[in-house]
Amino acid sequence: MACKRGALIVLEGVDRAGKTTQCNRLVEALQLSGRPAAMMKFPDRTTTIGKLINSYLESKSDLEDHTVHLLFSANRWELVPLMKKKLEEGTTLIIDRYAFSGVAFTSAKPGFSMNWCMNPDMGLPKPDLVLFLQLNPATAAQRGQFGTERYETSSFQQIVQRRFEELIADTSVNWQVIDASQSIDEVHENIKRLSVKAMNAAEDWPIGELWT
Ligand code: ADP
Ligand code: FDM
Repeated sequence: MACKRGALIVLEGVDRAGKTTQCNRLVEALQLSGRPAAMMKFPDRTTTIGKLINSYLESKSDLEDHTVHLLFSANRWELVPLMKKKLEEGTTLIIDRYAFSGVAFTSAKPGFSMNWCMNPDMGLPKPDLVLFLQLNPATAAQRGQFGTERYETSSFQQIVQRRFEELIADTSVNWQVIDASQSIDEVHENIKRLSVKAMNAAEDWPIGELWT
C-alpha cells in the first residue's frame, strides 16, 4: 500500500435513528479536518440491481423473498471494487446500512435463519467500526410517521430490532452502540470520536473479510 488506507465505517440502526443525518455530518467533519472521506448508502438504488430493489421497496413489483435478499447482497458486491479502490487510495468510507441490515431485515421474515442470511455477504470488506444508533420506538415515532415503503410497520421493525441485538452480540465485529436519543450534536461528537479512533487503528492493517 503506497499510502495509509481509509477506514470502513458503517452506521446501522432502526428507522429514523438518525443514520443519514449522522453519515452526512461525519463526512463533512472529516473533510473539514483534512481527512478524505466519502459517503455510500445501501441499497444503492442507482445501479441496475438497485433499481430492481427500489421498485420492490416501493411495492411497485413483487420479488420472491430469497431472491430479493440475494439482490441486496449482489448490490453490495457490485460496489466492492469501487469501495476497495477508495479505501486503498486513503479515503474513509462512511456507509449508511450494510450487510447487517440485510441479515436483520430478511431474517425478520418467517422461515429465514440468520445463518442462511449471512452466507451471501461472507467475505465482503469488513467494517473497521459499526455504529449502532439505538433509539426506542416511542422516541422514533416523535421524529415522524413511518413512510409508505415495504418493511415500514412497527410490528416488523420490532422483529428487526431483535435481530440487530443478536448481531451486536457477535464480538468478531467492532460494534459500538450509540444512544441516538441525544441531540444531533451530541450524537455527532460521540460518533466522530469513535470514528477517528477506528481510522487511526485501521491505517496500518489490511482490509478484513466479513464473517469469514
Ligand atoms: P434514518 O436515516 O436513521 O432513518 P434520519 O437521519 O433520516 O434517520 O433522521 C430521521 C428524522 O429525525 C429527520 O427528520 C432528522 O432531522 C431527525 N433527527 C435525526 N437525528 C435526530 C436527533 N438526534 N434528535 C432529533 N431529531 C433527529
Ligand atoms: N434493507 C436494506 C434490506 O432489507 N436489506 C438490505 O440489505 C439493506 C441494505 O431496505 F427497509 C431494507 C432496510 C430498509 C430499506 O431503506 C432501505 P433506506 O431508507 O434506503 O435506508
